[in-house]
Amino acid sequence: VPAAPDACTPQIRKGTAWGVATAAYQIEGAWNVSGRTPSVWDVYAHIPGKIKDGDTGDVACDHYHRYKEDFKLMKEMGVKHYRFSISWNRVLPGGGRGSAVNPAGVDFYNRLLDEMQANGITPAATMFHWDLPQSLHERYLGPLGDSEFVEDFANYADVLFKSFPRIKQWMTFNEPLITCDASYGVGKFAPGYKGGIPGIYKCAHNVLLSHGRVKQLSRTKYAHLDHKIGIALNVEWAEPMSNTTWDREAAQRSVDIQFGVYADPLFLGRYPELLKKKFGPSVMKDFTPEEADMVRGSADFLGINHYTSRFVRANEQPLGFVVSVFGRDSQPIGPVAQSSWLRVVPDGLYKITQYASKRYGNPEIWITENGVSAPNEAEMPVDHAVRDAFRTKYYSDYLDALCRSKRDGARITKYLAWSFMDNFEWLQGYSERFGVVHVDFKSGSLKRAVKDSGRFLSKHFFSVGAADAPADGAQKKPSG
Ligand code: GBH
Repeated sequence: VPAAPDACTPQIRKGTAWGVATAAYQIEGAWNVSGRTPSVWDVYAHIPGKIKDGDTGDVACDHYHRYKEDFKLMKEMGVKHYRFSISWNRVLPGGGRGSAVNPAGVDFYNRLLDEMQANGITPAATMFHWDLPQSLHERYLGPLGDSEFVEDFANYADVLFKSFPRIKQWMTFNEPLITCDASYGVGKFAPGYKGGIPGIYKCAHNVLLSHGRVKQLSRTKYAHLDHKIGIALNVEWAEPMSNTTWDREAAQRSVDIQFGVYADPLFLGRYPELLKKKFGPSVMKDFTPEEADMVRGSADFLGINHYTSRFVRANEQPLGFVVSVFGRDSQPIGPVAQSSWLRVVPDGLYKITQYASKRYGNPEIWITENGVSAPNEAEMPVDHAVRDAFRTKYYSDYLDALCRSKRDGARITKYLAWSFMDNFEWLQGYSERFGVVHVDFKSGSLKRAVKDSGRFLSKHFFSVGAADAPADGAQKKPSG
């Protein structure tokens, strides 16, 4: 196992809770078991031609049946912090308000929580990691843009708060940019809805209102539970192609469009000026003063999913920019992973956390996802795949950048590696692996095997000692 990254001294590692992340549809399987209804991803994955090799999440890692083994392995690796997501349609198969809670679904997550508790693991749950109940999609057509969505999401959150008082740390949405853009804008992800630009921003608006509503619910009806409520936003760092004002402004626009659209309203109470200028008031609806009050300050921490960076330069269009992996010298910004969109650029993590700390007044930051798919790993036999030097180096270099950012003042209180184990990688099916634990999909045994990257994280981060786990994250016994 390589040494700890230079900047990650014991002192710097302290005060950050290190752990791993997953999402329901990507690991659970048991898609039609015990009252669970289909989500948009179940339906989409069953349409021939949508997912590479015809893969689906029907079985995935079969975590639904193997969770005991998985938490035992986490414990062996020293993992004390785990981010997972809840399947909306498992807990509330009818999706919307007035529909019945599914006792078997609640029971499943309670069994997970029991097992986490028994193994000393603190849960942090995502309410919505892209798996919208299909019934809601059919009811609204483009539901995230429909104001009814806000009511249904608040109702779902209410069910979760009531059902799982043991969960103190919540993320409302995972990567709403992807939901609003890939799922409901260009329609490349499930459910394949093409709402165009107006659809994207209606969706973003409703995501923000829903998040605000959930925070409001938490601090009123559920004040006694003392939640932490955050959100997980994805952002690629934008490196100006040159040091000219044009390119620097273009890079800022790229960050605004991915990240500012959500983070600015949450921390500053308004959309970035750029977006208003670019799309006009009919697309970029302003918040009413009441809505702005509800949204501003509604995130107790800023969750960032960060994987990669891009060069950005200005183009001839007003407010335009062009994104590229190649710089002015035609050199790529970093080595490519197995995933074609993912270039290894460790310093991007330093830059985005410094940027967010400064722009938003030094908020508590969680890195809610960070990880990589290693080239050719999917084709390798198990004993070869677990020797993942590429991923180990990725983590070592990105964590070095993270530790430097902490040293320079960023308040990064949690870091979650994506992912605990190889899983259903959306459109790519099982052909791209992000786990620090290998899962044998090839033979179908689904056997777990810790990779070298998992050992590296385990040695230097996961098991750095109970003192490093913040006391406020500790799980308490259910009160009944
Ligand atoms: C995360 O998204 C997700 O939260 C997680 O579920 C996923 O497993 C993980 O990344 C690894 O991919 O199809 O070429 O147009 C990260 C942001 C957004 C990056 C969608 C890939 C699609 C690229 N992702 N994007 S492409």
